[in-house]
Amino acid sequence: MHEPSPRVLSGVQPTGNLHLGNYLGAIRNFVGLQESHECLYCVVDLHAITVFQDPAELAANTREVAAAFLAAGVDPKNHIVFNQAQVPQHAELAWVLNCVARMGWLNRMTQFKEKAGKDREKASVGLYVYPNLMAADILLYRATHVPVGEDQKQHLELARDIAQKFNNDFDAAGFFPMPEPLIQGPATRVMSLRDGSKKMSKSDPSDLSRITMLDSADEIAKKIRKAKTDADVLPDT
Ligand code: ATP
Ligand code: LTN
Repeated sequence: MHEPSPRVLSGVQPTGNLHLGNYLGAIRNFVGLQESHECLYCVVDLHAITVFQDPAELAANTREVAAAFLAAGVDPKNHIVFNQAQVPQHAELAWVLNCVARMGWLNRMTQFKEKAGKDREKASVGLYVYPNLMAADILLYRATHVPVGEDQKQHLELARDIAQKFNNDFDAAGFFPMPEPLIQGPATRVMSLRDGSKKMSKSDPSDLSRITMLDSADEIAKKIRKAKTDADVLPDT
């Protein structure tokens, strides 16, 4: 099969509180790639509902993420900005991929372990198969490059494994191209301001843990002043 044409796809969940990590780790990089690639940027509302979402808030947050894409410089005239639930083929392909991915592969996903917490029995089944839906987002468009933050590296590896197994099982070499993660820029993993061992996250209950894209200069200054720092004294030089 001939070389797949380069195509970028990435997604951001409409779960509110877009922060500096989302910007530096993902959205900023979306902008630069538009020069050289055909790009699709998706607001992944089906991913968001793996944990409970108030329907009205979900709709508002979906528009907010789309607005953030545009404000950051994503060009919807020459590229594609859309929300996942509007394209039923994401869920359809995800089902097929649920039948390709192995339980053992999903059991290794660290994000599921973190998000499900101690009471795994109470996590939604959707949260467990979430990485298969992400693989469907990418493979549906035969995307070749996927700009994401560091935390998504494992999910991208899974998407490659799924693509490879599908191609092998159905004797269809190259049917799905292997998607390449693009983990780039000065800050691929921005840490929480409250706990330096965790990444900055939308879902952290403390607003002081993150700098959001809508914070004022005063709010940012306050958060930085309150941020947890190293307990050791500063070195002289
Ligand atoms: P949640 O806390 O709800 O899981 P999130 O903050 O991880 O949300 P996502 O919508 O899951 O945000 O991620 C959107 C993009 O931002 C992804 O490419 C992800 O890798 C990136 N990203 C998220 N947090 C960080 C971070 N702290 N540093 C760098 N990139 C990040
Ligand atoms: N799982 C990702 C969001 C996401 C995504 C995608 C990223 C869903 N589908 C496809 C890249 C490509 C997250 O939680 N950050």
